[in-house]
Amino acid sequence: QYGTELSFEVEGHGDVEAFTTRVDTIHGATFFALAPDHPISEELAETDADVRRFIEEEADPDGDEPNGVETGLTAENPVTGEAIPVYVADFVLSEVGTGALMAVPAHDERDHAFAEKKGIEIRPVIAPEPKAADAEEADAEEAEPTIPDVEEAAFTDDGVLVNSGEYDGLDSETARERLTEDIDGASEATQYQLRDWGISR
Ligand code: WMP
Repeated sequence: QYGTELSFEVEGHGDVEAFTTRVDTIHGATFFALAPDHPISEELAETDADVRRFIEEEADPDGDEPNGVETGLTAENPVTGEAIPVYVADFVLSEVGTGALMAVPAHDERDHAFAEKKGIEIRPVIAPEPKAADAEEADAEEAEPTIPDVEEAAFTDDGVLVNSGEYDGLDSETARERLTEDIDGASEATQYQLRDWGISR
């Protein structure tokens, strides 16, 4: 299935590639996560006892709930410029994509569960398409999209972008095409062609 490969600059570690099938949600990426056996995770474990303990004792990819540890590092969101926290987390699998992901708790269930547990911001950036009926009721212009309540559960459908700056109002599919073109170095990819570790120094 087609997705987008893009990179986030992780302080002290250069550009780190991530794979996403929902680049339309990038304005809601509030953390970045590395697989426990990602080279950066292993490098951090050499000097950070918390990371080492998590990798050696707690990480459980088969567990029913996601676990992780803060690295104290930040990654720069290439679209918003925000510095978002980097975690080592056991729901990030090293055999998928690049072993690193941009996490969007408002729109991905695993990210949502992790964010709830760690108190990370859950920021909605996709709203359901306003139904035609709403548009008729409202006067001629498009009905305003209703931002979904994502506190309890992620909203995972495609929709229309909100809280997304210049991309507001675009539908998810158009936004994915537009963002893949606009983000420097981003490219279309499938999740199986990115086996390498995606760290470009
Ligand atoms: C995904 C597809 C359609 C509708 C909703 C979704 C959400 O689960 C979703 C997924 C992602 C919303 C927002 C995002 C931001 O990036 B995601 O795209 O998380 C990445 C991702 C891929 C592809 O998921 P899919 O095969 O279910 O479409 O999964 C996440 N990912 C990337 N590398 C990963 C990884 N998950 C685990 N380990 C990795 N190494």
